[in-house]
Amino acid sequence: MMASRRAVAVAKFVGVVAVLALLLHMGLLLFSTRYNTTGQSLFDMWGSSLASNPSYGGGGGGPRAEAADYAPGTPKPVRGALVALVRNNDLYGMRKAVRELEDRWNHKYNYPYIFLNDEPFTDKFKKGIQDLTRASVQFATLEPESWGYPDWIDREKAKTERETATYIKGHSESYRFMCRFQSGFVHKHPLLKDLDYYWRIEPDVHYFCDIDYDPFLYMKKNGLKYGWNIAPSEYEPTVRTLWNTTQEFMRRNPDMVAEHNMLDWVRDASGQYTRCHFWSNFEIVDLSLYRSPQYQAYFDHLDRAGGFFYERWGDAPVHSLAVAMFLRKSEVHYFDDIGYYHPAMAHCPDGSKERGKCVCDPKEGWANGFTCAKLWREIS
Ligand SMILES: Nc1nc2c(ncn2[C@@H]2O[C@H](COP(=O)(O)OP(=O)(O)O)[C@@H](O)[C@H]2O)c(=O)[nH]1
Ligand SMILES: [Mg+2]
Repeated sequence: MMASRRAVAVAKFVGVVAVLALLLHMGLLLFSTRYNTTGQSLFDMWGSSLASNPSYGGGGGGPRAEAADYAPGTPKPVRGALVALVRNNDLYGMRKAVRELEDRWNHKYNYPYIFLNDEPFTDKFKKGIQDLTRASVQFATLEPESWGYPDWIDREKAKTERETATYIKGHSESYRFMCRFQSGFVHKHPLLKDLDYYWRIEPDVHYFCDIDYDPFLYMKKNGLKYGWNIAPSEYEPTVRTLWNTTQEFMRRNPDMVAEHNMLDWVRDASGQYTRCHFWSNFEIVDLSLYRSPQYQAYFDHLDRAGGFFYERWGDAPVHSLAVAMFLRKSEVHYFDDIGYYHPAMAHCPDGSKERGKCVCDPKEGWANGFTCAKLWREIS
């Protein structure tokens, strides 16, 4: 009796386990069909979300993107790339930034990365970055003429400025090389030759929001040439003569200044420099701007004047003054939907603390309230 009761109990137990296993198997099948991270079904889901994203214009004019357009290793709808000038010892900060950018955006879009350095990248750096992405990654050393002093610079005068400067990074020679490179040479690097747009990235930055569209394509479709996110006012001691030098350029080359320009953003009613600039550690740019004869002439004029070394002109005010002279406001875009932090300042879209796909506190994103961002909204 006892033995047959035990046999019935065992049979029941086996039956229940078998049914549970079957249910589990069916559940897993269903789950993997919907959420397979490599299979076709995910691309189907994503494709439909792209189609419903207003940024793509729902089939209106301009190029239309499909998820398949963004497979790793294939040409993208826009010839764009994420570009960083960086040092080997920035590896950890750069890995953090790339990890976030991948999670928030590029795991779907797979735009290539380009890393530039004044010294050869170590294998450790290359592997540390490559481990984080399926997108193509290229590394290169700078052309020697793009880093250092042009021969007309008085190095003693430059040294005196470094030794007496009291502003941030005032003592640094390499920081000045970096600013000059970003102002006049990054767009000429051979690895950028085939690009139409670049998105500048840096170590130790944060991206607070999912970015559910392709900003490169958005710029292309809307005829935008410069995209920015944070706009502070430059520290005066670093740009003591930049505005005068720029005005001199405009006097000499009046035909180069666009008829509908944005100069009202960089000069006030009395003609003084507002020092408003786009913080160029984040910028998405149609490189035809930097490759234009006007931009080249402007950079050459500044470089001759020597303020990269006799002061500490940053690439941010230089790029911004060029944008103000050469572009109209409708060609410039405030990416205020992209939550972003670079050490010292953050931009956090409204409402991000409670809802949506951003996680940041607008109260801590104090760049939101900057005078220059407000002034931007006011100018026509
Ligand atoms: N290869 C290289 N990259 C540099 C050098 N100095 C700065 N950078 C990079 O240039 C970018 C801007 O420099 P950073 O120190 O962040 O300046 P900040 O953003 O103005 O505070 C970062 O991506 C740095 O990694 C340098 O001497 N060599
Ligand atoms: Mg930085």
